Amino acid sequence: MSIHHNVLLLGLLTIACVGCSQSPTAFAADTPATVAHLVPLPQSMQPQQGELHLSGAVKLDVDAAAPNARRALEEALSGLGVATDDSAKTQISLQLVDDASLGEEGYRLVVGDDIRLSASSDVGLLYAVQSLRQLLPAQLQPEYRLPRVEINDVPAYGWRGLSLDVARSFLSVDYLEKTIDRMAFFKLNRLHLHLTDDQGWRIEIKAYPKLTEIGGASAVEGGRSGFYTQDELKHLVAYAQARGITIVPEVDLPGHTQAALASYNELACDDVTNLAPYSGLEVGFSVLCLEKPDVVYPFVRTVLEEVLAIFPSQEIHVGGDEIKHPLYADFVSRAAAMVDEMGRTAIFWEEASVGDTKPNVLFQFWNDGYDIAAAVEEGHPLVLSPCSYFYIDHGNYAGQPQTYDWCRKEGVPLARLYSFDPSPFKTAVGIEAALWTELVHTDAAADNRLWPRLAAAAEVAWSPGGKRSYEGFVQRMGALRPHLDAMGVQYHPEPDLGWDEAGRED
Ligand code: TNX
Repeated sequence: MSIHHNVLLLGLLTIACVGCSQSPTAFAADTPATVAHLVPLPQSMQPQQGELHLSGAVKLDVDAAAPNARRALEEALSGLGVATDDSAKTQISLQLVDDASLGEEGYRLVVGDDIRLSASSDVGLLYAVQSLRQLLPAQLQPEYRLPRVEINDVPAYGWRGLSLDVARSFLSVDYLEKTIDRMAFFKLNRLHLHLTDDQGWRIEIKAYPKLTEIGGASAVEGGRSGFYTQDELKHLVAYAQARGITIVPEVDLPGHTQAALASYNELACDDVTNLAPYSGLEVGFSVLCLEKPDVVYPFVRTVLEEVLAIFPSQEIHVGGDEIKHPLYADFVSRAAAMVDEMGRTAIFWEEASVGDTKPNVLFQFWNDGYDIAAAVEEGHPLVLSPCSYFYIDHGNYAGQPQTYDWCRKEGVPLARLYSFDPSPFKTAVGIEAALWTELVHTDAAADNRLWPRLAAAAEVAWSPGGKRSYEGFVQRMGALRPHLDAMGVQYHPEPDLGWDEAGRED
């Protein structure tokens, strides 16, 4: 066949495959020698000679203390039609080992004549399983060929997160579960839910039912309203925990509280004006009446008590952004002390560094130019979300419709996000990409903003800075497209990854 015909055939396959879940190359019966394409890039990976061929069934040998890793492995195998059978020739073992060098989240994965996964915790084994899933194809095949390899892997940062705004526009439990599954695939481990804002209050608080009756019924214009019951949130917490993810709840106080003020007018100073539900795009106009501490602080305490009873996360986000008020610093100190008394640790947006808080209180850095040096000096841990890298409500490309560009005119393309270097921030515990939803009103739009950029965020947080490169990421991530397809992700067809073939809408 001439080159011309080949190109034509490839073109036809491409067209035939639009909307289906495999790239054209996956049709080739005789694929070239397998290569390990892993995102995030492991700390060390030694390819060995040859391949391991898997077909039919495998024998499982799993440490009883690793139920989550076992479930993830069994799900992955059954999705590929691989049965488990004690008489099978190839064994997959998941062993807990006492090896301090692996830390809480590290793991070792060896593909030789058998497949051996080891770690010092269930979560470490869970990450080993995620790496194994990436070594395997995404789709059912008669036989699987795995590259022989030895991987030793530990994350650079312990906080690898996504901040998701479910307040401006609501996202369903079902969508959050899907997002958790996809995050787990890339070894992300924090899902920060921005549960309250001016446009909506999304968490049931039993002592204040109007918060969801009234505050849950509004949304940003064009967006979705709704709220989560406490039972739904407890379910989500468990779902995430089983996948190695901690849900960090945020109740944004004392500003960004119009939904609360509209629900309980006594929380406002002014009982005459501006107490209606809000659906606009402004920020920084609402505040709890800090001049009425006898009203406001019992409210804050009760809300926090109910929040803590749902979410076991050590860190509890109390917001604190975009508010100018003479009593603001006092609020921060009091709220942080309250969380501390309850046995947890407060995290606030960066502005709260003006408060008087214990040095273990975390700040989330979001304005690239914000002077956070004094807080670092005091030892406050930072979660890094500088908007010009991590605000993925900004475009995948300059001028993308329905995206913001207030922080960076050119948007936040994949390469930009990838180029972030956390190392100058001495007290950084990790990073978080942030998806605000003023302009994101559907699951498809959320997927488009999240993927593939969230995979790049995962690599920035997990992989050693000196070893990763955008070129390498592009190759490895490009190869994982069938996995995203198999998970039903409606990702942005990123040209850098070669995903921008005709026929896909943005
Ligand atoms: C800033 S980041 C905000 C949010 C907006 C976002 C839009 C932060 C702490 N506050 O309230 O949704 O910009 O990009």
